[in-house]
Amino acid sequence: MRRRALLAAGGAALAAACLPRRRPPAAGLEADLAVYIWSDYLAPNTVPAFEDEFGVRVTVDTFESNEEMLAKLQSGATGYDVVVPTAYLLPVMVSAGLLQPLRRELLPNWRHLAPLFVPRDGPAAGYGMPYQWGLTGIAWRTDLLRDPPASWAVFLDPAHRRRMTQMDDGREVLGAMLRLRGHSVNTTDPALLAGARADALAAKANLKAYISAPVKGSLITGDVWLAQIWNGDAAQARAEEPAIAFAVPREGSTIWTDYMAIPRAARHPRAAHAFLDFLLRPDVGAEVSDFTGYGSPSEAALARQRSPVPFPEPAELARLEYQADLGAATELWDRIWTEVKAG
Ligand code: N2P
Repeated sequence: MRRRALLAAGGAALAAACLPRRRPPAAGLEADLAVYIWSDYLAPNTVPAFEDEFGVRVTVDTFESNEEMLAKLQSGATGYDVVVPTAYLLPVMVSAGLLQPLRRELLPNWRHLAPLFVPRDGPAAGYGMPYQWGLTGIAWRTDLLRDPPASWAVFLDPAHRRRMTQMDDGREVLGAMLRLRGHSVNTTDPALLAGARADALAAKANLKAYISAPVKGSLITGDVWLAQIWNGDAAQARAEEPAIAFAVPREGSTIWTDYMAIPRAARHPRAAHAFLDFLLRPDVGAEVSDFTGYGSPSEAALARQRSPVPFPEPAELARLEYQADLGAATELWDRIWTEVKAG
């Protein structure tokens, strides 16, 4: 990508003279690869290193929520070779015919994965490569707030009005409000969801915005004092501003794993497999997780990390929930989230 920007700026002749020539794609691989991934979810060196070694030109588009990614694929976007759904969405995408099975013979580095993260049965088995796992909680500025936010109820307190944000993500916002009242983030009970809707609307009056990972910049400048956010993005922000802390509220929260998958319509499936296998290399996986601040599902990568994220202890795990596919209740959740955003 860096090279293409130079090309545009400097003119093709100059670039051809000064820059190393891109090698032809490695045997059997297509020359291009289009990756559709969460923002800040690869290390800065990951794509350039893959491009150099494999002779494949990579474009990276980013999304901020599963729903944004799914809507794009469902609206017929066929240009992507790699996408990164969270576990709960994987079976939905498989049933909708949006993904192709992974060819394990093209993924020799799969062996480094911890068995805990590999779906063994169910519709998703064989379609997703575990990539990163994480937690949802609250990041805050320890220098601007006197008390650490111990509960999701902080969003209902007008004390920090307009200095707080929640994620632009219905599963996470309604999920937090459900946990606050002691309910599951996967409930399909309309009465409990009506309660979460009311709480979310009450919290909305105190929020500056619904914004997910990109809130990092506002936490760093201090425009936002407190944000619902994932642990890795909070760690990235903390790397820039050490006064930022992160914790899971006492009522508990979500734990999730994101998977790399290959769309059925992918035009560059061999390059996609090569990219996935590259990410499974222990040194590459370690570099990715050291940058993202998220947990690696690879035992070998974890062992090589400078700052590994340990998997939660059983006591911590007891108050964390994996998001599940909501089935027929997805429509109700979507409707409530649309109403909250419009409200
Ligand atoms: C990365 C966001 C993490 C993905 N910026 C949450 N599933």
